[in-house]
Amino acid sequence: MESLYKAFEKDFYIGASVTPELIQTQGDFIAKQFKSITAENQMKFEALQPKRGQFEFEVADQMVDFARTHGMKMRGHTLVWHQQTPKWVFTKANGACVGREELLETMKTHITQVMTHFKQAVYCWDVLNEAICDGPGYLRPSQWLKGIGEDYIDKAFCYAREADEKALLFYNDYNAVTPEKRDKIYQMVKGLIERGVPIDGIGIQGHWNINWPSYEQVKVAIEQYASLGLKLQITELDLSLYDGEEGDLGFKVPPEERLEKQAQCYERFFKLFKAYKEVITGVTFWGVADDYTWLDYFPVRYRKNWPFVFDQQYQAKLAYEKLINLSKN
Ligand code: HAH
Repeated sequence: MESLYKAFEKDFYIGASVTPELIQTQGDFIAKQFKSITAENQMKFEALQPKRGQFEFEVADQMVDFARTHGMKMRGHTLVWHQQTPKWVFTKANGACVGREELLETMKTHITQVMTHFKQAVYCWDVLNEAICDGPGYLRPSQWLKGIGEDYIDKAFCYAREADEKALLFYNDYNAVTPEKRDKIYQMVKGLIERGVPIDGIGIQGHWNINWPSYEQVKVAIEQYASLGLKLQITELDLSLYDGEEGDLGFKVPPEERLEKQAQCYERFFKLFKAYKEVITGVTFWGVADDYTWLDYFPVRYRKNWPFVFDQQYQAKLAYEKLINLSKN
């Protein structure tokens, strides 16, 4: 099987999120097919600093070693997020909320320690993940926002630049191509730029499905974000076989018709990504192959999904064939 990343080498880095188990069992496959990896969970706050001041880098270091050994790039995910962040960050032992100054200090220490540790190993960081509301409202009312105030975002990026002046600093979010949220993300990032806050790019997560979003929606979003003069990456691509509203339909194998639709979607989106290769620097899948995906548990627990271009046996799907053909045009 031809290498997917080599097929798109002239366009952007093709990446995948991985786990230590996947590296262990599928390392050769991953190194052959992808130019970049992201740790699915192992660089999140709760993984790196489960207790105050107690940093645990061992597992993430092994993932970095794997990337280095195989000449792969490593994306860092993620420094500041409302999820997978330990309770101690926001709450004191007596149950009281941590105050602004202490929370800022915690944030600064975490960003500084982590980015310093991974300097040169991680070329690009999701500094801030998912800070914008899906529905009405602007900034997500996270404990970071409540504890620090709106400037927590500026601070996060400034601390990040101070810690590692070379790493690319990204804002990363899902639903980033839906018009309402897209405009809010655009405004937020525009504000950062106007205030001189250091930011290099926007990560469009890309948790999409075979009916959504439209080609046009993705295109408009890419153009709008690119108009800010930043780099873009698709950071967490997977194309669910289910529409958002569908429950568990009990499929034992993926229906042929849905796989065809999925392949068409992959083809169309990659055609679009190629057309914007000057601004899109990376396209990362949120997993490797259909044997394991977070979508087997979200948003419906134990509903099997098949969102990637490699099947459960690590064989090429129709989507892979279409991408390889597309890369040759
Ligand atoms: C992402 N959230 C996270 O960035 C990633 O760290 C995690 O492993 C999986 C998905 C996506 C998300 C969503 O699509 C809908 C609601 C909440 C979060």
